Amino acid sequence: MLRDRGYVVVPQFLPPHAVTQLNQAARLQLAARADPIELEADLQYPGAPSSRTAAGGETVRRLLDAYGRDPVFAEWGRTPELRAWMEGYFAENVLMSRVHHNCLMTKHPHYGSLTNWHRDIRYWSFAREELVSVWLALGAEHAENGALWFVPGSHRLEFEADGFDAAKFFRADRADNADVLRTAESPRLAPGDAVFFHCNTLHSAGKNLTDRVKFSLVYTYHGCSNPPKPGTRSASKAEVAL
Ligand SMILES: O=C(O)CCC(=O)C(=O)O
Repeated sequence: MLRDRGYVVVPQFLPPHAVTQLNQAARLQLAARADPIELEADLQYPGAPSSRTAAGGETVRRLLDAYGRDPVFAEWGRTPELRAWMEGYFAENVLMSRVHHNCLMTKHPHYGSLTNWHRDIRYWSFAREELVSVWLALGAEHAENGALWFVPGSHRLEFEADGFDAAKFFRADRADNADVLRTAESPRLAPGDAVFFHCNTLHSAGKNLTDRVKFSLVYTYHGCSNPPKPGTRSASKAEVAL
C-alpha cells in the first residue's frame, strides 16, 4: 500500500494510554518552549506572522528533536511495532534521523500557517531518495484544523526541475501541476492514528480554523544502507538504531 500509494493510514496505531502520555508531554513541552524550536515567524509560510515582534510572532510551529525531549517521545518513536513496520518496508535494519522531521508539530489557530505542496526530500540529503516518515496524530485531524493532504501515487511521478520553485515547493499555479493535484485527498485522523508516507509523496496542509492547537509527532526513518550525505544537515546528528 505505501509502496503503491506513497502514503497509508493505520488507524489506532498508538494505544490509548500512549495517546494520553504523549498529549501530556506535548503540552508541557509547548509551555516550556525549550530550544530547539521553530517559530511560524521564522518560516514565513503563508499566513504566518510577519516577524517575531508582530502579533502572534512567538507562535511555535515545530519543537525539534522530539526524541531527546522526553522519554515518552523516545519510547513511542522506536516501539517494536514501528520497527517491524519500517523493517518490513526497507527490508533491512532501520535508523531514525534526529534532524528536522524528528519533531512535535503544533498548528495554532490564527497564527498557524498553511504549508504549500512539497515533497519532504526538500529537507533531506541522502544517498537515495528512500525515507519514510510517520505522522502520529495526538488529536483529531481534519481539513478544518489544518490536516495533511496527499496526492496518492505521487512519489513515483517524475517532474521537471521547474515544476518546483526555488524553495522546492510544487508550483500549483502551473496547469500541468494543477492536474496532478486534482486527485489529492485529506484523510481524517483520530487520536492515535498514524500516517506513513514516502519522502517523495506530494503533500500540503491547511490552516487551523478551529480554536484549539493541533499536536502531531513526526519521525523519519531510512534503511542502514542509505546513509546521509557527509557534511549535510542530514548527517549533522547521530541517528538512532531501531
Ligand atoms: O502541518 C503542516 O502544515 C504540514 C507539515 C509538513 O508537511 C512539513 O512540515 O513538511
